[in-house]
Amino acid sequence: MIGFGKFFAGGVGALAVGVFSSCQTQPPMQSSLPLNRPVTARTVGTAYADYAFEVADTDRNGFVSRPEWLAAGGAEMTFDAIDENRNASLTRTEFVDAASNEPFLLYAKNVADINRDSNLTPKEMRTYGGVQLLRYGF
Ligand SMILES: [Ca+2]
Ligand SMILES: [Ca+2]
Repeated sequence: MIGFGKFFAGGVGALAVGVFSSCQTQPPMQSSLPLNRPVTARTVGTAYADYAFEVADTDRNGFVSRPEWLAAGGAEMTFDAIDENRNASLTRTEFVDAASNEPFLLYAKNVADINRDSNLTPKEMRTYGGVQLLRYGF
């Protein structure tokens, strides 16, 4: 298992609220999402990447291998979905990319946005909901 105490390191950065919502024209995503503010679209990728690395990158080499991912409770299917370049290793960029699609955004909001403020922080990832996100099939 993973030491949950160290999860608190490094979460503060993502508190910088996404100013992403300032898209000039109405993006199609806005109308299809039941969100009051689309700031989560900006914060979810980073939060997910931070969380995933804290949980899974146990040898701290900056990559999440398949054994590391599975040991952290991640699903095999999710690993394959995140590993965009199919090199059996997950990078921070791949995590951010994977967490930037609409289904993930919605799912993350529903299971991990505990205080319902539409901001998803790494701290909120460090919950039962966060664990579910490791298993989420994209
Ligand atoms: Ca690693
Ligand atoms: Ca990869």
